[in-house]
Amino acid sequence: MTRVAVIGAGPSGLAQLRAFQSAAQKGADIPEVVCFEKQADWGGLWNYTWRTGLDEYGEPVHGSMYRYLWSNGPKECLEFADYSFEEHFGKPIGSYPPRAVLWDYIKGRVEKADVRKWVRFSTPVRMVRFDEESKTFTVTAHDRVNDVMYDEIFDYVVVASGHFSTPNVPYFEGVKTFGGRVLHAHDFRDALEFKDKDVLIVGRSYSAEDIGSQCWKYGAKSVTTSYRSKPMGFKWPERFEERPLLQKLVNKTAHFADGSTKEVDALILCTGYLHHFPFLPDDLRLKTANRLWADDLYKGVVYEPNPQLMYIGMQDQFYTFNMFDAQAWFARDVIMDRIKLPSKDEMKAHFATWRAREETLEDAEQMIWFQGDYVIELLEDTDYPKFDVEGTNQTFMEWEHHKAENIMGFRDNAYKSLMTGTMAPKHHTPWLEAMDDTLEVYLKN
Ligand code: FAD
Ligand code: NA7
Repeated sequence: MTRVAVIGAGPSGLAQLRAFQSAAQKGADIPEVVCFEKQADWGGLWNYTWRTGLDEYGEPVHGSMYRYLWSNGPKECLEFADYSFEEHFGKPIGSYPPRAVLWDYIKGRVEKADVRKWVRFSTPVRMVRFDEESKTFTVTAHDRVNDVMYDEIFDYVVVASGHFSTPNVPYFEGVKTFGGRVLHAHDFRDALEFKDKDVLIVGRSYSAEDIGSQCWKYGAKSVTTSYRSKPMGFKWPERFEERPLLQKLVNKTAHFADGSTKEVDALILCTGYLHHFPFLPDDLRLKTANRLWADDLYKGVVYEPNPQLMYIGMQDQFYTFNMFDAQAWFARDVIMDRIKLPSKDEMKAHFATWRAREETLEDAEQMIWFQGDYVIELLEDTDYPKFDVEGTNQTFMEWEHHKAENIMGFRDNAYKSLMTGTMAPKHHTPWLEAMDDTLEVYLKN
């Protein structure tokens, strides 16, 4: 029997499990699927942990999410095409749910599919090796509960271990003797820690925007973000400003590229993440920057140097859950021989066309249409339920406009589901006033 190893039970790995289970449900003979998950529960980043640094077994903590995190884009853009929010919650809900609500939704689909039995929890994969003669992989895993390491043989490996977990940490002069707290966004957990503090953030992307907004919301004295390329350019409220790049720190004084200075109590590096696969040898390891068309992947999924190896969710992301689904259904159909891969040259030519277009993209709107077109292409090849991708792009456009209008209030908007056609209700409390992010409070009518 064909054996498939899935590494990671976050949204990408769970999409892979659901893809196989849905084929089985329709009567197909499916391979044996084993999912290795380092954490004790599923959901990936959405499974919040209070830990930072190392976990209870001495493994690097995977989690980068923090308390009070609300979806940074409309839930309508990530909705599963085979499991709507309405099906899960039994009623329409607001458009920007907090983390706990999205985690509940992710879990609901795979609980219904009954695939938990395929997952080996608290079991990090240590190494994967490919044998050219037998054309099989040997996966070395570590069962941390029983503290036993073992090898198993697989025909295919799907890497779904995420790429927003290993921090990219640049050096700034004077940081060694800075008189305040220094951390990367990966270790940020609770904005209340920064109440009444002057906070300095480096970066201009999602983490900088959201962690900055959170710190402001939960009472920071001031928030200063510092950019390398260009400002975020939102209409920030009082006590929130953008400055050019941090040059050095002298005690608690930050010096910026425009010659200005500011006294700060804490430095939060929102400087992104590294694709990091310590369990993969050179011949199998994806090496790519965080970009919309990642290196070496045919259709963004199949590892060109070894097409028995697949990667899910390795792109920079506007689209998330339903794109992971489209990828996982594609990977499944390659594995089940429903999709025949073209020759290496054809794969390379296909790659080059998408890469060339990716390199012309100038702004977020073009990037969204690019990723949407990619999803459309994937959907053509499989039986994942078709959904209105162009409508989803339009919802992303509205989201962009709402952010430009009011960065501290964009989450008060509501959008129509592209899966059910239902209009989301406006949430009962404006985001800026909603301090409690629990599922119970969010779902209250
Ligand atoms: P992950 O969620 O990272 O899951 C990977 C899984 O692999 C984890 O469970 C991990 O434990 C496991 N794993 C890793 N290494 C191993 C190993 N060696 N062996 C076994 N298991 C392993 N997306 C949105 O759509 N909306 C948002 O609002 C949003 N907010 C975000 C906020 C933050 C702070 C971050 C960091 C990301 C956010 N994202 C958001 C994007 C996020 O990448 C996706 O939503 C999604 O979690 C990606 O799923 P994944 O399965 O690819 O990766
Ligand atoms: P991103 O989106 O990869 O952004 C990383 C940011 O860090 C980006 O603004 C970079 O600046 C900045 N950066 C990186 N290196 C440096 C150095 N050396 N100096 C200054 N600035 C630097 O990561 P995020 O954490 O924001 O978002 C990741 C995911 O989390 C995302 O999908 C969200 O959904 C949540 P640049 O823009 O290149 O000038």
